[in-house]
Amino acid sequence: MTAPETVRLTVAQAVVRFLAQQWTERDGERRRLFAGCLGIFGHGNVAGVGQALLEDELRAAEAGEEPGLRYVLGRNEQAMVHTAVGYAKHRDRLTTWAVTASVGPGSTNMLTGAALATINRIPVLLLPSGTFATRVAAPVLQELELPYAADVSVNDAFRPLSRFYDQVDRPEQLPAALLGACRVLTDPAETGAATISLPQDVQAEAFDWPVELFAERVWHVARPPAEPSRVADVADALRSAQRPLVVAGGGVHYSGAEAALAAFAEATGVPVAETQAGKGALPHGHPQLVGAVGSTGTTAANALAAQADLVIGVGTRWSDFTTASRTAFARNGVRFVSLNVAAFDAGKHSGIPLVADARSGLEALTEAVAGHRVDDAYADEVAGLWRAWDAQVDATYDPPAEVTDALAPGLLTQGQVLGVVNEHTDPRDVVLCAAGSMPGDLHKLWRVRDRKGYHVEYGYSCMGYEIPGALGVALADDTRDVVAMVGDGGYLMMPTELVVAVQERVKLVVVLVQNHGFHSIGSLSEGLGSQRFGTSYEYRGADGRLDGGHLPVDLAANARSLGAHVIEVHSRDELVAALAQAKAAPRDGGPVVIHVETDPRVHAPSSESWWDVPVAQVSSLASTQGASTAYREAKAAQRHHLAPTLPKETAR
Ligand SMILES: Cc1ncc(C[n+]2csc(CCOP(=O)(O)OP(=O)(O)O)c2C)c(N)n1
Ligand SMILES: [Mg+2]
Repeated sequence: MTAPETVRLTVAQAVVRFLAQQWTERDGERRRLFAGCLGIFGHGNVAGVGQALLEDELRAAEAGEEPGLRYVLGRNEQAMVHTAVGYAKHRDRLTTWAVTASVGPGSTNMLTGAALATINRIPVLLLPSGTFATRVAAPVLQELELPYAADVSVNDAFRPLSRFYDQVDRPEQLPAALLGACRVLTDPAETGAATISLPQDVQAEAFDWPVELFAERVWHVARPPAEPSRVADVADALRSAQRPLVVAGGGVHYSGAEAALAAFAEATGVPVAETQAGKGALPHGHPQLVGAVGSTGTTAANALAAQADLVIGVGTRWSDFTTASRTAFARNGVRFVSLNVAAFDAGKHSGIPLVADARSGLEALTEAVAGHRVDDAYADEVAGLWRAWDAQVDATYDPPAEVTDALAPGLLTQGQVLGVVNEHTDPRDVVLCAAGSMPGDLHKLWRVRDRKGYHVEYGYSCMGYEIPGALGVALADDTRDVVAMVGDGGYLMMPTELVVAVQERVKLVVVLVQNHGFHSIGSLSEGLGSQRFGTSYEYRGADGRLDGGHLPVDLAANARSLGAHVIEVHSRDELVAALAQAKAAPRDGGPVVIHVETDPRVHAPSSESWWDVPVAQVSSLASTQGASTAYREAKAAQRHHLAPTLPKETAR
């Protein structure tokens, strides 16, 4: 008997060596699980993970190879997680990044990114550093020190935000932590943030590792098939439905199920509505596409939703924006089917759960309902509703003179900006957004022409995702341009990663929409009787309120100071010219920022829908009293969707 072969490395060196050997495989195609490691060093990781990345980079340079784990220096830890998410979302969750951060604030800065990844079901590997496992000189710099729980650290805050969490206090614990994290990252039903907390002393500790830990490892990304009996139940339900509607969610994209969805819709004539994450499941112009559904939906999809007798969700979490806070699917006796790889989501709305990969589930369903089609009257109604909505989009992209004449000089409407960007970018370009008034407008109005053409983070709707998320898309794909639509509020939260795009010579097109504050929350506030309080960026006025006029903030100069090429536009024609210039810029030329000012008084067409935001039940303000009454009335339309959906033969 010979002892197993070992190699002596630090914990951090072992982490880097292991991550470089991980691959994913789906449908026979292999990809790296980790494109690299984003990081910001401090005393918690500089001599641990930092030293290991240095060794890896130098070894690769000497050998004339790519590093096992390419290092990219970020500027803000939250933003680095967004970059990893943007990358992984664009790559259909098959490749992501590791993110290393120092002890304390460096690590807790990643918490928002962790929540965003987990909520959106996007894989990212987070490597926060921890304070000393030995605790010999406690408390150390940036240590939490809870008198009642000596083993709790700030990194425990990652637990509820991660789909996998482990802290490696001993080198022996590392293999299980790494394998557990990779299993979760590559499981389509479980994926999200995987977090391994690495105490600063443990990172530098040497250990004799079995060499097999570092063998190439391929993680199969499964396409679990649906149970045939369940498929038959759904086929029965569909055959007996008069007004079926599909709701396509992000799972359609992650599974690469767009063609299977199109085949199902074409064969059956069932109209397809889309969630934020699912938008682009069918391209604009597809005969069964009725666009966005829910609070930010099209009037076409929402009219169909209101009357639907069978709603078939595919890869959706059924968020409140999708269901219009459970008012969208209003028909008495409406039934649901939920095709989802995650049983958790498949069980929602008391529907028939079809637990399966979206592509394989749709293929099975198409086969099971072969020959069945919705009736012609329904198909005609669908087509008419869509034509009416699409004409509204035309009028929003290119508003009539009575709208444009009323604008102050130099200002555009937001609809004009979206229209110009849509019409003057390439079909394969990616539009990206996350928070503010633009995600809703994009959901309704954007005409998607490619399956990867629409990237809106709306699980967490995190202001500041836009620029780092776009950086992730640009790193993931140099065959198309990414256009980040960012409001002035979102920009101010996180312009930092423009500098990383400069450093990496990565082109991002950023359309910075200046409207001097929170147009979205301002409108919401007004609608809820709160009078736009505290939502506009203004001087404190003589009356002590924030109403003293616009601040002398120059975001164009700000972006220029960070190294971006900035173009300021004051008209529709100038915006067209700026986009042409941005499109012509080389893909290794760094960020191009187009600064445009809009008039927030012009709104996108209504979704004729609702979103549940509670209003004060008592108030001395007439505005709030009125809104409170309206809220109570609207809330009465809210459904529970608790009635069990039983297949015919088991129903009693
Ligand atoms: C990090 C974060 N903080 C607060 C919010 C709540 N919020 C949603 S939209 C918004 C305003 C966004 O302003 P801006 O980016 O200028 O877009 P606009 O609403 O003007 O279109 C706020 C504060 C959020 N989504 N994310
Ligand atoms: Mg704004």
